[in-house]
Amino acid sequence: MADMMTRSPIDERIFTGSAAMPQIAAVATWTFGQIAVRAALPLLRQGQSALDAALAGAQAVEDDPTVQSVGYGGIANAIGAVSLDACVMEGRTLNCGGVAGVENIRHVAALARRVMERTPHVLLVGEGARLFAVQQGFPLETLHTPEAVAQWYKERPKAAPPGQPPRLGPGHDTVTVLTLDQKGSLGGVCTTSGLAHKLPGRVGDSPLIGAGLYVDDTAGAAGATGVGEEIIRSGGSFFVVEQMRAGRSPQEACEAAIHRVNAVAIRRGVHPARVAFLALDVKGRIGAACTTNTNFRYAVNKGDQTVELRTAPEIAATPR
Ligand code: SD4
Repeated sequence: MADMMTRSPIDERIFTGSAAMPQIAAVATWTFGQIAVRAALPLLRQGQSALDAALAGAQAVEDDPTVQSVGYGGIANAIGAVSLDACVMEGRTLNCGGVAGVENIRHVAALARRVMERTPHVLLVGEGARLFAVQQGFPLETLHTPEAVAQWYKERPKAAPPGQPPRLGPGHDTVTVLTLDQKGSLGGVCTTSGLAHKLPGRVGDSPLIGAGLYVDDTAGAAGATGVGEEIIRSGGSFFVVEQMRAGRSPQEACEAAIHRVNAVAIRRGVHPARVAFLALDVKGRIGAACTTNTNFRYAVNKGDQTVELRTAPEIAATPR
């Protein structure tokens, strides 16, 4: 309903089918999502698959050293290592793959796709994922930039008092890219260095199918960003997709998921949890929502030359 009301002239052209171009779309989380949608769009225009386009978009962000929470130049963990998580999913087949806790490999989203295409598995972690990467010809490289190292020294985790959980540093953010191709099929990719100063070995939602990403042509595509523990706990992206399957618009589905995150966070006494969801369906409808004070922005392109930055509505917890 909300999506219908906020439809722009560009949206209208797509819905009425009067656009010269077959319906295509790319959306991506945060303002750096612009980099992703700009890289994804030419591929969609050429008729390449949704997953190819989403991967090209995610990889452009992984390569950008100024994006300090994804790929090369990502935020280091508590012991100064850059440890990356990623996953990919194809809406037509439900084929999917992920990697978690991978060091020294820059293109972890592409590695996740290799897991999907060249192994019988869905998720590889740590040293095993790195060995697989080497076997597949991915170069081993340092992911530290001088700027990221300097920042880590400045903000590195202080020892927590005995018995207390370690403190996380400022900064995190994931790029999740959702795409719709000319054949009307959806694809999605999620890639991140995760929460700043996370414990070594910590895995967030981003490499987990159903948590950080879920894509199914028969219902829709959804991705998440924010505090992974809260996204995993509430069944994140799968929940959003199942809301669309039940007939909700992408916007309504994202809002329903944030209500759920809020309810769980209140129940556990950790409210507000910083979480945001982004969704896209096969009609090209887009939805997004976030918890309060998350200031979630996302980039949208529906096949023309313009990239639009939108701000998601913040959904406050409903008092019980
Ligand atoms: C994680 N969800 O590792 C990621 C971090 C993130 O915005 O997206 N932050 O928990």
